[in-house]
Amino acid sequence: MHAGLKITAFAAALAATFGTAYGVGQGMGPVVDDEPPARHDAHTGGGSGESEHPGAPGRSGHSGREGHSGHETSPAGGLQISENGYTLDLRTPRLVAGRTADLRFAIRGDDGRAVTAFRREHDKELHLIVASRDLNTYRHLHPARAADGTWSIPVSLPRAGGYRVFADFTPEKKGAENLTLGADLAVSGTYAPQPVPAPDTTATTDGYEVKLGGALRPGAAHALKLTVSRGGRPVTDLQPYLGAYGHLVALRSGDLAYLHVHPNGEPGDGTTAAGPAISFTATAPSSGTYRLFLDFKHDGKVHTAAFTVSARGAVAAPMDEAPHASSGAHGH
Ligand SMILES: [Cu+2]
Repeated sequence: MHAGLKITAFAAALAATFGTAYGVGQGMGPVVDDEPPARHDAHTGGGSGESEHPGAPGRSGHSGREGHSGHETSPAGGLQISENGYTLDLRTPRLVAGRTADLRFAIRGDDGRAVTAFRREHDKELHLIVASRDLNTYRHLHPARAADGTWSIPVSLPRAGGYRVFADFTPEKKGAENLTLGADLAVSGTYAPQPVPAPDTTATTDGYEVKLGGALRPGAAHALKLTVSRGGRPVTDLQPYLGAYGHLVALRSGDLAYLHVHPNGEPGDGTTAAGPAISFTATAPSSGTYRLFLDFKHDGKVHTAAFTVSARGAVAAPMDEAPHASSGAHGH
């Protein structure tokens, strides 16, 4: 059946591309592809034993693919409800628009039992994203886990329609990989389908203005810079939120493929400023329209700015390495 083949090919592409969403990118703006890129040295020696480079993996310059095969990539990107023996069991697959209700779920292993041991990543055992299919509504939540492995959190979704729930977690088990499992959620009410918001490089949220610089390109790592201001003044005292000054999630319009992008640099590393700019490196798995959601914390509150971006280019183009990714510092 075709689906299996497609998912495999897609997973391979994701494994090859999402792995580059790290590193330190000083370069901003559309980056020239033929600029000699730095190697991710920390990822070419030791670590993962796999090698997808039949040629010369250690050579500097272009390699055909970013062969980052570390455990931290999550190839499925939320497109599957079950992967690597783990299943997202969404106990509340239906909600009513505008009404607060507990969203409950469990992560089940192969034996059907709810998983109760998770590795903390970005300060949490599990990150829950809820997004409407039209990408107009987004929530980044941190539910509470009961001792029996049931997770729950009150949620209120403003509009009826189809939603996707993503659980981003790593089981506390030797060799377990970070996974993002996705499940459908139906929200009843009067359904008025909305278009995905038009592409824009400026977003406003709670009185903040966030500007998006850089580019999202299919199959190539590019820097994204988000700059936060309020009342025309740059915000230079962003607060660490889950171990970073910003968290960026990208969802692909059409199927809600999930990219968790990590910031370049961490609070307290001596080089990362507390704003106004937050820098990320990201790779789009394909051309298409993506919605980016940035969470940042200021004055004790978490704010979310959203952007629609268009990633264009040849999908099958050779994948260039992240420019300036000289430090192997990895966000995970
Ligand atoms: Cu989170």
